[in-house]
Amino acid sequence: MKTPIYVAKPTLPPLQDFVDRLSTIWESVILTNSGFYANKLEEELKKYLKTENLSITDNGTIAIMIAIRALRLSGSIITTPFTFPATISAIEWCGLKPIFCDIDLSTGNIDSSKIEKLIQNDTTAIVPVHVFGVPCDVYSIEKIALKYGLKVIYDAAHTFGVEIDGKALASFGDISTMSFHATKLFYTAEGGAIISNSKDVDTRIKLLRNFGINSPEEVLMSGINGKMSELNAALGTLVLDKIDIEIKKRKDLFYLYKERLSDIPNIETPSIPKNVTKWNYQYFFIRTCERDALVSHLAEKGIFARKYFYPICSGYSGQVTNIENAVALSNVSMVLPLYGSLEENDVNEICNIIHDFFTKIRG
Ligand code: T4K
Repeated sequence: MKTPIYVAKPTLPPLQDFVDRLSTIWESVILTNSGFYANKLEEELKKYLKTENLSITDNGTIAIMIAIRALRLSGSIITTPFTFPATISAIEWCGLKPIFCDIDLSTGNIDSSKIEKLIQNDTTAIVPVHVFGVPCDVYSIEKIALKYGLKVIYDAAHTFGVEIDGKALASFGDISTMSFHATKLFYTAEGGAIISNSKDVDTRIKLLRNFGINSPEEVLMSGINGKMSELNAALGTLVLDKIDIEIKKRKDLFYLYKERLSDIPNIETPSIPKNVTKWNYQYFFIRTCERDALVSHLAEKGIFARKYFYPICSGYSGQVTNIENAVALSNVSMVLPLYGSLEENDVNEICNIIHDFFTKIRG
């Protein structure tokens, strides 16, 4: 086993393929602002993700901020504290107040049965996160949103290509946002996307990501710079070409991990929910009460698993009550290395180290 092994590693396309695309960019001298590769990537992603309205952005955090602006949200937003800090930062950077709803321990996602009683007079939206690719309870969330006139933005940073009941997960809610960071299954180094279920909202998103500029003569609103560069988009087109191969490799390693760790009673391995009809195998997430010691032990052996998500996101925003499940999960949840270029042998070695660790602590 070659160490260090990190939690994530982008499977890079052949360098020459990228150089070939760079040559085209060099010839055109168009480096950004809806160039050839940005448009190509947008069209290819629409097909792959089965959506009509998709806008690529320069990262997944800006994608959430633009989504908030596109839906003209104000006041407070009900969200989950068990997420990457970006979800909460985006809400706060838009000047809105996050209200933290506890999670369902079985999924790690927002507990839809606890949303209603948190709705306040100024609440305008719900921002759930499909944590580690596990879909939220989208049907219940839809009912609540309809009943109270709330908008729904799913932070779908972990659910590239996931489908439930034969439908794209991103087709639920008003908007889904994605991250194409280098550590993600589908990546453009830095990047993201916003998928919406309305042509009008998509038009507004496209204006917002380009300073609100409609034409050289017309600025329609106060926007921001949320555009993806041609270099990132060109990389993305190459990564997308091989995405199904990457998913297949991860799938095999995912089940190898599951099989090898199944006989350790101290570890809970991931289960794919029954209504998931397409899964992306982005993360191998486990739960164990020995999380902190295990992460340190693996690090001593050169394996850098991560305590996703720790610390809990509500901490720096002040709220610590009524989120007991989220706090509990944040103390036991971790992610093991998983990516296409990881070898079967590496996974076996990582599992051997985990077995030895638990044998020792059991005495
Ligand atoms: N919402 C959710 C639910 C998210 O999870 C995220 C991002 C966002 C929103 C925001 O999306 P972006 O604005 O980031 O597009 C990483 C990623 O930086 C972050 O994108 C991701 N979630 C989060 C779950 O993981 P860190 O701080 O753990 O990353 P880092 O740099 O420690 O990388 C982890 C390992 O990956 C490294 O030890 C080595 C490897 N790596 C990393 C990079 C950057 C590579 O092999 N190559 C690389 O280029 O946050």
